[in-house]
Amino acid sequence: MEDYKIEVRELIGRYREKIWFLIPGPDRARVGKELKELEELIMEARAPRIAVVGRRGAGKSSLINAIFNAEVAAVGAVKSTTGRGRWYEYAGERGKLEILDTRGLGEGSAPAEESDTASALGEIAAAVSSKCPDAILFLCKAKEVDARIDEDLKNLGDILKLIEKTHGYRAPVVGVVTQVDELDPVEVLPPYEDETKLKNIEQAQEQLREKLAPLAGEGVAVIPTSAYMRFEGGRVAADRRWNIDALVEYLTEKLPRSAQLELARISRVKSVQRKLAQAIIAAAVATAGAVGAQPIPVADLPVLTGIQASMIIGIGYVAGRRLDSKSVKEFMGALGLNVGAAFALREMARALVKLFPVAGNVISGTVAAGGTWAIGQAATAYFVDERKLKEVKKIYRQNKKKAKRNLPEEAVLP
Ligand SMILES: Nc1nc2c(ncn2[C@@H]2O[C@H](COP(=O)(O)OP(=O)(O)OP(=O)(O)O)[C@@H](O)[C@H]2O)c(=O)[nH]1
Ligand SMILES: [Mg+2]
Repeated sequence: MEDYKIEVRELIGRYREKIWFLIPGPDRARVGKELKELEELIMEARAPRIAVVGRRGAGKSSLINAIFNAEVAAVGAVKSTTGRGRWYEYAGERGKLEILDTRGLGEGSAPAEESDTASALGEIAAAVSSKCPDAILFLCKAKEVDARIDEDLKNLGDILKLIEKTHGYRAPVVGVVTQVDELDPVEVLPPYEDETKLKNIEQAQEQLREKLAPLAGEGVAVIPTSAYMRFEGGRVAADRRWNIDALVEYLTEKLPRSAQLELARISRVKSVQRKLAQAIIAAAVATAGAVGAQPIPVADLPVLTGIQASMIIGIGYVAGRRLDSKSVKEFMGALGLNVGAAFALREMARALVKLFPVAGNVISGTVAAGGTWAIGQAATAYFVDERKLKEVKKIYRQNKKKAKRNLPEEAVLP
């Protein structure tokens, strides 16, 4: 298990016990549910499994590289390079994707990589039944959207049926028009502002959408992209990517929660990272609010700190960082939060609660929630948006004020 997960399990596990001990029976279930959501988001994070369907040379491998912003997949200029129907693990420095590269079926020469000779669909069937894809990308070259792609569509239909039969899962399909840089006028470089270029892109997009709709539903989205990159000795020598961020953003929404985090992390798409950070914050806020809604003495403090620390670790992870308790403490300390005291209070609080069950200061649920929310926003500004600490402190103060203003009741903080 990754370090950050151990850290979060420690934190939440420790506090779960404590929360159990502090919170009366009927409310336990509710708090438990909020806590579970937070855990699910962070603890159950796993690599997304994506099936990529497309003809030979459609740009499957290039698209994978474009998402990683690194050369993780072999790109072939002339020969078919990717063997059929196996799950490949593509790993970058920030994480991995599991890709079922279903190389174009029914094509001429055998791929340069070793491939079993059994029927291509049979291989894909085996791969699909061993692991259920979270989503399917259907790729088509911009210049081939009006070509006969019936066979490719039929294959897609077969794969969809197979997944449904084996796993009872209707895999979402996302259409991708690849290599739009090849559309006229080709000399125009991204970001595309040229009217003719945009019109041609839109036309290709609509054509593919019409072809996909009968299989994947009228609501199927088609995203036009350019993925061309050239690497030299591990460095990016040319980058003609366009709209990859939009694809990642849309794809993330189609993935199960547990697979979203990893894609956000790998792709470094800030808008996606921000969204996920907000989801983590929402879960933490709900948990903190539920905990704070109990008239608990000072014991609230360490429990809340634990929830908030987990939230910060989660946000850091989305942004590509691996934080431990120490770095979280440093961050909270920088915001002016007295974390050391809170951690030390833990033992004392336990003893106090036993002696005086309703004594001491009480933190209301809304204050606990508001404070957690403000810390979450600060963590997002710092780790995701890479704002300077000075700015982050300001953001934190402003948000804390804002949270307070919106609160129905003011409460006494210890
Ligand atoms: N101009 C342009 N060329 C691209 C783009 N994407 C891929 N290519 C080129 O198209 C060729 C095939 O790309 P690959 O990524 O290897 O295609 P593939 O679908 O993985 O091919 P197979 O594994 O052989 O089925 C390579 O020469 C790429 O450089 C793009 O967006 N624009
Ligand atoms: Mg390939």
